Amino acid sequence: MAVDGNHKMWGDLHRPDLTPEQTDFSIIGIPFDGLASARKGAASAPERIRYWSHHVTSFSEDRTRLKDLTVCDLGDINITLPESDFELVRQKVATLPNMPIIMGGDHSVTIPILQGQRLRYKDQRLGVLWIDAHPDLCDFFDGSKLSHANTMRRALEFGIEPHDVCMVGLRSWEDQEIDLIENSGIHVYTAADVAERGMKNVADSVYNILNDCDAVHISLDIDCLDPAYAPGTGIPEFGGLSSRDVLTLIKGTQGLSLVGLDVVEIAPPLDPSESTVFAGLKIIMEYMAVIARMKQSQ
Ligand SMILES: [Mn+2]
Repeated sequence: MAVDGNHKMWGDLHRPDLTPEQTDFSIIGIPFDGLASARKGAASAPERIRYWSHHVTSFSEDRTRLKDLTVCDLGDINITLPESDFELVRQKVATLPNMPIIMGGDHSVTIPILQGQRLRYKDQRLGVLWIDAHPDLCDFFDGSKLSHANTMRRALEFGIEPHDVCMVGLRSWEDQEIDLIENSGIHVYTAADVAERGMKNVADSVYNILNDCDAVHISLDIDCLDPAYAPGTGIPEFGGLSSRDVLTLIKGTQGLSLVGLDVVEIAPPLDPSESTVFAGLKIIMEYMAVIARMKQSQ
């Protein structure tokens, strides 16, 4: 890959000389979109996000210095057969010595990510902040139990408790999801709720719920954003969150026991402007800033 940016990878935070044991974050790409039901394209997201990471600086938008953080970019995990290859992701996440930041891929890749986190934090209360237009609670979709519409259903089956899940940005439903949404105890904040209450209010509510957890993983599907902000995704849903809403929510997680992030469903071929890629990159860098501020205040 030709590199013509002003910075080294990840805004100069990448340290190819260091191991995961010696760094704050392991960044992993999973260039797989074989289980996206509509338009594909998310497989090229890791390459495009990495490419543009040479152009970001080591400051967050509020000028938090990221320079004291270090990144070990572990490259990609390639998936050919999800039924067997998802195990590679599960094992990697379960055994990492530092914090994973993972780039999809379609949202199916979060199935083994959450399984890995469940293994890593076993016997602890693992919460999930799910930021998405869709709950992805289908049992069976497109002939598969591992599709990108099944992710949270599978997560509930392997031991993530519904009352430790907060879903923000929802605005589209399948019939087979309604019972869990209405009766399981999952905390739901629709995109319309956010518009009505304001994201600061919603973020405070999410914080108070997930603050009871020993470990909190954030899974962000870029289709949480309104297509005006992120058109490059398989299933754009009108009426979504604004860029500012998402940044307010990420910032509002500061203080929680954060243990990882995945950003999925960015489909670069569907957005020639690459604004959707830049959105994902910004979200990753602002998540790192949350961790930086937590380290500085320790
Ligand atoms: Mn999703």
